[in-house]
Formats: sequence, structure tokens, C-alpha cells
Amino acid sequence: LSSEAHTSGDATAAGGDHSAAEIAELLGLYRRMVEIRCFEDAVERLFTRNLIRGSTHLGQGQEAVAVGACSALRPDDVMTCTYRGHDAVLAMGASPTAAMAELLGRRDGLCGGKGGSMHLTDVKNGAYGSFAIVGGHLPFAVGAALAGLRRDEPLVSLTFFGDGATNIGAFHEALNLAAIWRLPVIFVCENNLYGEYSPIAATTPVTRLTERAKSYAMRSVQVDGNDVLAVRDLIAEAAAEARVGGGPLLVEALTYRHKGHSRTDPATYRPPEEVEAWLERDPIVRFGGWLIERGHIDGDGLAEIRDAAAATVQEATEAALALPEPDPETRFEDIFA
Ligand SMILES: Cc1ncc(C[n+]2csc(CCOP(=O)(O)OP(=O)(O)O)c2C)c(N)n1
Ligand SMILES: [Mg+2]
Repeated sequence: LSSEAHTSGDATAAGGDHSAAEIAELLGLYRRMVEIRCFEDAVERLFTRNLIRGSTHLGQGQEAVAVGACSALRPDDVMTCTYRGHDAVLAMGASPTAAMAELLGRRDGLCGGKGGSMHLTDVKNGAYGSFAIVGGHLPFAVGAALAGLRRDEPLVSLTFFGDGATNIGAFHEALNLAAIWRLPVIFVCENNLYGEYSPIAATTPVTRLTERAKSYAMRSVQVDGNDVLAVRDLIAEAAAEARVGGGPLLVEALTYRHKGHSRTDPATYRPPEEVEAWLERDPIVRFGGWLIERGHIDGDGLAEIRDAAAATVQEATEAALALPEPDPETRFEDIFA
């Protein structure tokens, strides 16, 4: 990892001519991001109608981090994420119907309809869990990497967490252990500048989060989290190094959530000009513009992809709504006691 900061400039300038296969892959990234955006918009509507219970934490605006990072992983790699993790689980390839069914508390959901929005898990696709306890999953991610080493499998354990999690004790324990044992963990901090309703500067004295890695002699890189290619290329390089004993890496992905923290938070604590500036850097609009600029597709082509993604999510939602709730007899199954 040669450079301190990966930016859109690096990734886009490195583009060059793309083969047909590469173009298909790039369009796939666009489609995945749009599908996730549609999914989150649908979740928001269902939540407002009280069809999704509990709470939800939406990730519109952060799709490039999830899609960029997960697209750089291999099938045997392990991903863990937070309660704001619908995007990451879908980016690993979870079925939108099974994910939506889980949010709706239906029997055929990813966790049998008993986990809900904050616990999406899809082990067969490498999504080892969404965790509601801030930072609580970071030692778990370290354990997954250690298990891989013990089994002599060169897997990478990639874990997403928020900026707020960097003030949690488990974050420091996890970084320390991963560093001293040189474990293949990629810690991806989704720095969206807020923890709940507090701006990062109100809670965290070190606001450049890559600095935190220095305490553990760990390498760290900041990346433009609204640039899907910058994220993908960085994680691909980091994963390749981690697989051959390069040790862990802390990535700070700068991004922004378009919506409030959870439920129906209108996020009025954020300055309107800040929101405006980040909306202009919408990762989907930016990447779509780049694809057109490169001549990989035209505006109509992108609109077709968006229509197809919206239809997929619509079908998934209808299919999930038609599913039954779990049988009450199964309420004590799948529980640790
Ligand atoms: C240990 C713990 N403390 C507090 C909470 C309540 N809580 C839920 S989300 C959140 C904010 C976390 O912010 P950040 O890590 O930046 O993630 P973001 O929500 O911005 O993605 C808090 C304090 C929690 N779930 N777990
Ligand atoms: Mg945050």
C-alpha cells in the first residue's frame, strides 16, 4: 500500500481501456449500488407503514463503501458489519427477498425472521453477522481471521464499523491483538462524521481516524468512501497483502449517510449546506457519470439498469410480504442459552 490517501483521482486515472469483461464488472458495481439504494428506500417506506418493526438504520449514501469493499473479497472471506449493514450483507450476495423477509419478520428470512434489521446474517455468502452492539463485533472479526490461520486457510476477515466505534474498548483490543499476531483483518471504518446525533468532533479528540492505527503499529489508509473504484482497488490490494502475511490494515472510508441515524430521525442537527455538499457527491450519481464519461454506457443504459434494480427490489418486497411469520413453536430454536 504505497500511498497514504486513495482518492477518486487515483482510481479513475488508473482506469485506462477496459475489456468487455471489465466493463461488465463495472456495470455490475453500479447495478449493485442501485439495488441497495432501492432496497433501503423500500425499507424506509415499509418501516413508516409499521410493516417493519423494531428499528432500522439506513445506509443510503454509503453504498460505495459496502459494494467496493465486498466486491474485492473472495468466496471464502468473512465479512462482519453493524446494524447499518443491509448494504454490506446485500453486497456479499444475499438474496434481496430473504433479506427483506428478515426485516419483515418472515419465516424464510435470512435468520428465520427472528433477527430483524440489525442482525442480518448470511453465512453461505460470507456475511457472518450484523451486530447491534457498537464495536462488539471487532474481536469476533479478529477471531475469524485467527481461525482461518489455524486452519491454514488464507482467508481475509473484513469488518465494517462506524466512526463512533473507534471510542469503544473492543476496538482497541481488536486492533492490538490483530497487530501483534499479524492477523489478516481489514478494519473498515465507515466515517460518516456522526455517531447518532453527535458530530465526530464533539466526541473524538482525534478526528483523523487513521491516526488511531499508530498506537498499534498498524498500517492505515484513508479513502474516498463515495468512490466505489477507489474502495474496491484499495481493498483488493489490502486483501492480497493480508493473505500472504502482510498483517492487518485500518481503512478510514469517508462517507455520509443521507438519512437520519435510525427510525424516523429527520437529522435536523446537520447543517443544510453540509448535507447539500454530500448529496452532490452521491456515490451512485458520481459513478454513473464516470461510466458515461468513459463511454462504457449511455444515460439510457444507466436508466435501464436503475429500472431493472427497482423491479428486482419490488419483486423481492412483494415475495417477502407474501411469506408467513415464523411458527410460534420455533421460538426457542436457534437460541444460545
Ligand atoms: C456499546 C453500545 N453503546 C451505545 C449504543 C447505542 N448506539 C447505537 S448506534 C450508535 C452510534 C454509533 O455511531 P457510529 O459508530 O459512528 O456508526 P453509525 O451509526 O454512524 O454508522 C450508538 C451510540 C450501542 N448500540 N452499543
Ligand atoms: Mg458514524
